[in-house]
Amino acid sequence: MRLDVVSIFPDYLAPLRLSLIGRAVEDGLIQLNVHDLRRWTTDRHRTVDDSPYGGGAGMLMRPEPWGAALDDVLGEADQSPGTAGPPRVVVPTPSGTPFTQRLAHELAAEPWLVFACGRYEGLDQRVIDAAGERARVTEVSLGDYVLGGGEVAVLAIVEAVARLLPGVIGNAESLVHESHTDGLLEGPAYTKPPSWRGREVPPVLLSGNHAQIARWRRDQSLRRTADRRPDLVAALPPGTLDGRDLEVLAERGWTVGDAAEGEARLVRLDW
Ligand code: 6GU
Repeated sequence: MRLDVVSIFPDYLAPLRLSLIGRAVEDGLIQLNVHDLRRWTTDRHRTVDDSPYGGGAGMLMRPEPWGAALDDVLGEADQSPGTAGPPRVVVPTPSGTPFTQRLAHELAAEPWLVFACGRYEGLDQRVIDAAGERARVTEVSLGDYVLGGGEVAVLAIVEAVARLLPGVIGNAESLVHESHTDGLLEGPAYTKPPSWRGREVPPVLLSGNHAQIARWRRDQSLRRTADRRPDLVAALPPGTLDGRDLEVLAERGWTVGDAAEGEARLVRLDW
């Protein structure tokens, strides 16, 4: 996979050379290019921002450097083997579509991603509209809070995507049961020693009974999801739940609602 990141703080992306992703870059699984947006400024002060038309607080990023940067980066299509077509362009912004594990999988299937990191109040909309005529552009948000710029979001998105690429994680099995792969949070986990400061590892995990362990983990997963993320429970298709699942969710006040209108779904009883 080829990754290009355009930012006015290229050093912010240095962590992509460390750890898991750093290894993948060294091994050639990921071709990483970090670009300084100011390379595409033409004035003496290397200006990238300006005040918004219509007034209001804050500064926006002017379109000219971005236009030139994206012309150059998208123009490299033919020179990159395996990336003949236009890349998928990702623009991190708090007003974007939520970044989820599903989107991480979708991005991991792309041969080439280009990240455009805004600072200040973001990019002039025309940059995004113009890029959308030459490439698939997705504005992505990490969550309902505001960061100072897209760089931290790119670190998070690239880490989530890169670990899904074949060969990046040693044990692909570890991707199967982690949080968000099946719409549930992962429950608690334990390692040695079996007793630590008077706290014991739940005995079922030491039992060697794999069916019982799997059931216990699923129970924990359901309870934790019900306690922390009722939105995820409400989104579970009831048809994917067995009798024991429904019993555990019932402990937390959830039941399968009246299917009179459309699909059956889980609802929480008021208490
Ligand atoms: Cl992707 N970017 C910025 N600047 N702020 C955010 C965000 C992204 N996601 C949440 N807040």
